[in-house]
Amino acid sequence: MPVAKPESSDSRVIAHVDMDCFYVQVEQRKQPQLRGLPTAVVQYNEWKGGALIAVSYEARKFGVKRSMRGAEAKEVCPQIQLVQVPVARGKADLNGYRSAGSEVVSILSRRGRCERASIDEVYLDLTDAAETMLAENPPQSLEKIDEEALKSHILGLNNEDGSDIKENVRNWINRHSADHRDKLLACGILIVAELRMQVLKETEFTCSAGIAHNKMLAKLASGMNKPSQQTVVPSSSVNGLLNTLPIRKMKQLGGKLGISLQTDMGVNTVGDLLQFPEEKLQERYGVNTGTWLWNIARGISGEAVEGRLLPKSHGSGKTFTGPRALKTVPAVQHWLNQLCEELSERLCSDLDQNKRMAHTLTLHARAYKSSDSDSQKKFPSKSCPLRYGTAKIQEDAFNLFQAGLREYIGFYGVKTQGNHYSGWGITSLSVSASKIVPIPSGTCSIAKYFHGQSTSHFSSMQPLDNVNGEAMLLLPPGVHSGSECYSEVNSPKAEVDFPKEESWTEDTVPELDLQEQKDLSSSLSKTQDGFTQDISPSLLSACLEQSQNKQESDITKDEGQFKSEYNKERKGKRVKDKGTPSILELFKSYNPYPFGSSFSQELKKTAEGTDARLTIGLESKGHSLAEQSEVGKEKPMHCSSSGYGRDEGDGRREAWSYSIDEIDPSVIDELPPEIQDEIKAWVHPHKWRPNNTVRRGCKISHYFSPTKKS
Ligand code: DCP
Repeated sequence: MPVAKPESSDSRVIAHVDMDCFYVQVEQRKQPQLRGLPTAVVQYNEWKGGALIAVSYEARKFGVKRSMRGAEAKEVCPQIQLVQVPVARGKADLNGYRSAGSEVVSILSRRGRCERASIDEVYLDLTDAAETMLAENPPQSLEKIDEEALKSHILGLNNEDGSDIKENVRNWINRHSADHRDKLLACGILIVAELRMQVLKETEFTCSAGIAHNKMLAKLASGMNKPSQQTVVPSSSVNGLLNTLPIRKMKQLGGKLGISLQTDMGVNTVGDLLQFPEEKLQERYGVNTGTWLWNIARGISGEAVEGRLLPKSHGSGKTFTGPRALKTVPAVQHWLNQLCEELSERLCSDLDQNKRMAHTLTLHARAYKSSDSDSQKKFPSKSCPLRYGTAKIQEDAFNLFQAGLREYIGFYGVKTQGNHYSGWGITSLSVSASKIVPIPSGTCSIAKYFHGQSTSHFSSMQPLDNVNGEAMLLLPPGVHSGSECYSEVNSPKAEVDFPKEESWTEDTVPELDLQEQKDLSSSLSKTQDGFTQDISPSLLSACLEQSQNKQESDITKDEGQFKSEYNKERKGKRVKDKGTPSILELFKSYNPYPFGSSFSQELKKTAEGTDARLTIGLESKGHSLAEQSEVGKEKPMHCSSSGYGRDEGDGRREAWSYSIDEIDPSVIDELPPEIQDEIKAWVHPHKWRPNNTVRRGCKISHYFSPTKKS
């Protein structure tokens, strides 16, 4: 079967921008006295000083690494400043980092199509901006080239001893004899340098960038020179770059496929792949994977930069390792309530700020059975249509959990209700909201929309074990209900243990006319006597219908239902304020704590003791030589289900060893994609991806020693 091959003579200008030690920078901005000091952000469990999740470059010079605990870091760097990650609802609260990332995105997106790839990474397609610059204001015509641009690392540029490196870069940028592609890259150098300076000026954050003709190469380059630098890959340097790149260091080739290439084909570097014809690779690995291998050997990647600034899904999760595993239904319900509350808050702000709504709620869990005859059996992920309102999300998530648990333990196997131990344990819980789309316009009013959402899906959905299959039938009116919309989640293949890879999507809702918002608000105020006065104009504006008359009649018709929903929710929450609440209050109902005080004490203890840290396999970027050689050793990763016990028992955590159960799912979906991939590879080691699409590149510092820097 022929596979479309991307153009090899690619003239795009793509940048990959990656924030430097991101969480540390966010904390240092909050506490400027920490600037320039060796600093690390630690998870909130204080055992042995907490696990490090971000390390400043000053601290890295002392040998401090992510995956150490605070106490270990203090040993190698006694003056290190440890800052605890913010905590909310007994788990890491990443909101501050998310919004800091958004600040950066809003600046970077000014010059071209922008794809937010993770909490601190962005791809930019700067082709149009570069073409325009080349046509109207080429580098040669500039009086002065910015210092930041002159500090660029251009791969393949011969910086002989004693030569003025900045002068070499200036000459490269100004070359009259350069081909069109290099001239475009030269423009890209200037544009990216300018953007990075703008980010620094407006946010106080530094970032590093890679500039190349495609995403894969740009990503490879961005980690080569950190912090606060940029690296360029002219097409003439691609072969040199890939020739020495160990095959297993390619992100997608770290697993079984990489091993097979090494052992079966004798391929040790990406360049070694060049000797094989495409047909041979296809014969051995299948059509798509074969073509993909043929392409990456030549630095070819057709992956486009997608215009995505907002997440495609939201998730909230927590791990409960070792003795912290949840062993009773009420304990699970308690934590589900916390997770759902967080999810609901994020959904509400997405609705308020971006006029988008999610349509699918999914529950993922990891579990074990104490008398396990079937230890391989996974806790099934379950999904259903998402209803807005904290209490509804909590109720639905709990029902999904119960459906999953029944399936997991066998219907008649174990008692699932009550507070006593039932022979199973939950080691990880997460809820996610997906299928996020802009509020449909021109079909219904917002009140009608929520009217449609107000009935319980579960009442008409028996048995619960079939919720996935039923989901499509239960879409609220006015929502795009194409089956393709839900097929991904409903498909048995979509079995996932964590919220899906972070994905961001473009806000396509047009700006709204202020006068229209005001008109609609006042028409509502007239009819609803106070209740609607505080309806967020920005939210309402997203629901404006094309015909004003129709809007008013819809809203009036639905107001009774809407108001009664609202009152019900407020009653449940025992809201004390008597003012006029915003519409968002409607969604934030609270499910009163369902258990007694002794249980609450127990949970409090659990919450305090639970370490939701996330430790990741390989250190990524910008390491010292010593660190890099350690990376080179690639100690095997441990995927133990008793990581907690091992940690405490041993009294020390071995660097580079990991336990799946210690990974906090709430953190995963916002990590750089290659880290997510690593995690997924541990969780589903058998599921190495047959790469029929070119996925994001890997961190270059794994395999580029400092001597290779240009
Ligand atoms: N992160 C985390 N747990 C991990 C890895 C990362 O919570 N195991 C968070 C903290 C990081 C952020 O994600 O600051 C971005 O991760 P990066 O891998 O991009 O690393 P940094 O930005 O910290 O450093 P670098 O400058 O090496 O990119």
